[in-house]
Amino acid sequence: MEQTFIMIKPDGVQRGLIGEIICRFEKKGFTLKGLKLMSVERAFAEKHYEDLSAKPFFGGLVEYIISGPVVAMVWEGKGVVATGRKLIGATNPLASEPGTIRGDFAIDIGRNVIHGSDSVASASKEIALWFPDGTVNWQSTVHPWIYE
Ligand code: DAT
Ligand code: MG
Repeated sequence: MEQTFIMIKPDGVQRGLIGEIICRFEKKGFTLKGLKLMSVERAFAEKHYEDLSAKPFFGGLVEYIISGPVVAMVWEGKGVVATGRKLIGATNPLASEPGTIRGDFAIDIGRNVIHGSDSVASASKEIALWFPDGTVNWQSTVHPWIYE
């Protein structure tokens, strides 16, 4: 089954949005396979965002990610990468639809509350980076009520 990496950024943690965000992924029917609250070092944040290292906002982005604890998660389900991105909303919160996490809870692009993998390939890279010891192998008993 497909998995994605989701991270609640420091602003989401500080603003008390952890429960709300987890709730949206849970209610959709996705399954939580990994979860940890952690602070990351600069080098780790740079590694996570290495594809953006040439961008002018890279320095500020890294400062933001290391500015406080984040919640790292692995969510599993059919189409979870693309649908997770839909739940999250557009990168710029002012362009995100209401009903999405960024659309409902954020304004500035540099304080957009949450990260989600953009492809199955980057999800597996990010899960390996953030969960080097693996995730939890379990299946929800409601699985047959969500999938036919
Ligand atoms: P996303 O997080 O939607 O996958 P991304 O991978 O292109 O977006 O960029 C990673 C983060 O970098 C994004 O969540 C916010 C920040 N960012 C992206 N584009 C930016 C820009 N033009 N100015 C400032 N920050 C930006
Ligand atoms: Mg991205």
